[in-house]
Amino acid sequence: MKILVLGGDGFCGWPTALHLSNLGFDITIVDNLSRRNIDNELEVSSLTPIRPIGERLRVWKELTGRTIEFHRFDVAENYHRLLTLLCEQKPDAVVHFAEQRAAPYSMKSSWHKRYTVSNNLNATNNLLAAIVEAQVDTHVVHLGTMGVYGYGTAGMKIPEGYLRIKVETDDGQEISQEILYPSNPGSIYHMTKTQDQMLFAFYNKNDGIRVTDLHQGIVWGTQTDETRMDERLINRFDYDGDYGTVLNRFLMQAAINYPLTVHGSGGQTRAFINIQDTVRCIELAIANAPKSGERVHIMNQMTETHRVAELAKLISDLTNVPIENVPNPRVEADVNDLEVENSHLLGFGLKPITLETGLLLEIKEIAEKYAHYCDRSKIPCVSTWKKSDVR
Ligand code: NAD
Ligand code: USQ
Repeated sequence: MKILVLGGDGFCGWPTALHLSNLGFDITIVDNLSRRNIDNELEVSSLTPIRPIGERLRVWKELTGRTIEFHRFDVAENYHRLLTLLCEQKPDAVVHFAEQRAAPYSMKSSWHKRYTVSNNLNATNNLLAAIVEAQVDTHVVHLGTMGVYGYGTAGMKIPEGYLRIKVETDDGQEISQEILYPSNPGSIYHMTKTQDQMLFAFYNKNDGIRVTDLHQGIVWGTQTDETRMDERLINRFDYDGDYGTVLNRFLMQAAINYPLTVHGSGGQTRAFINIQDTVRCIELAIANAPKSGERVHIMNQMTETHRVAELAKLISDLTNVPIENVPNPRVEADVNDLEVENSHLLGFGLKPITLETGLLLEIKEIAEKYAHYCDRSKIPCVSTWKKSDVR
């Protein structure tokens, strides 16, 4: 089975490419290395010492004998390179990670908003248009986000993509329909993922493209079975105020005794998943592709929900590092409940790694080991959602 991994040098893409290669799939990575360039722009680097992509791929070949092909180009701009690759390879599946994924980065300035919209929407549209033009029956597996739903419950579990509604017709009859769950994005980045959903629905209806959209929660952890095989394969670990996500930030902050930066009251509830489960979910999504003619499959790729304040307390109790409630730079509800349906991936055989079992390992294996690479000045979240906010 041939698989293209778009964005295969990134935090989720790299371990996914290795996992799928280890399973015997024929993997080609496409990446324009924009994420590494953004590190230069922000003057930060991964806490873990990630190696250049060429070295990563040489080490993988040396250890396993498996070759992963690499093409460096911009999926949002270099349409004909993408089209040519699809025509040549006729991949069975494309896993699409190639988007700008940080909400704070997307809100930094008008340039960052425009870059995020143009990069993310053009990458997705180019992929879908190229599949049509190449006339290939390729299954698209896209990494979406739980943030497309907003983070409310409406008194029920958030369903997997579609909401059953009842409407009254003009002649008084009640009919039942399923619609895409109403979107409610909280940042420009999250907004691009709601637009991706419409692109998938359209190309699925018009051209019959088979799509699985994985609405993923916040990924925590760093290593997977494959990236642990050699330090030169190590995965990236973002901790800075733009790209670091909350749980990994707290783990690193604990390792350097930096007070845990809870935004506002910390009553925000979010969905989480470990990186090892991410790669397994993608394997499961590929194995359970939609059949021809089926609508877009949407699955909630998360395994547990937690309040930010609860996470801070859990880590503080484990490590004795204090908690600091800082002003929230975002526009978001200070408190929310969140219940999520995730039976599809569990039904396919996912066995979740929970915070309870994985947290201590993560602190020892990564946060403490590489703590000396941390630049403390890069920890505060300085990107504000409203530019009138002076903080
Ligand atoms: P990342 O930034 O580490 O990786 C994205 C990769 O895509 C990078 O290597 C980047 O260079 C590449 N890329 C971006 N735009 C490109 C383009 N136009 N052409 C070619 N390559 C391009 O991000 P990640 O954390 O690995 O996230 C991957 C996907 O998963 C994103 O779409 C993100 O929205 C989604 N996701 C991530 C998380 C998380 O917590 N990390 C949670 C939910 C969903
Ligand atoms: N937060 C803190 N302190 C911090 C950092 C964050 O309290 O030091 C809070 C934020 O205000 C927010 C919550 O933690 O309420 C989550 O923030 P985050 O940065 O961990 O996650 P988010 O911005 O939502 O984005 C991340 C990924 C994104 C993915 C999304 C999944 O960067 O790619 O789509 O998680 S989800 O949150 O389910 O939408």
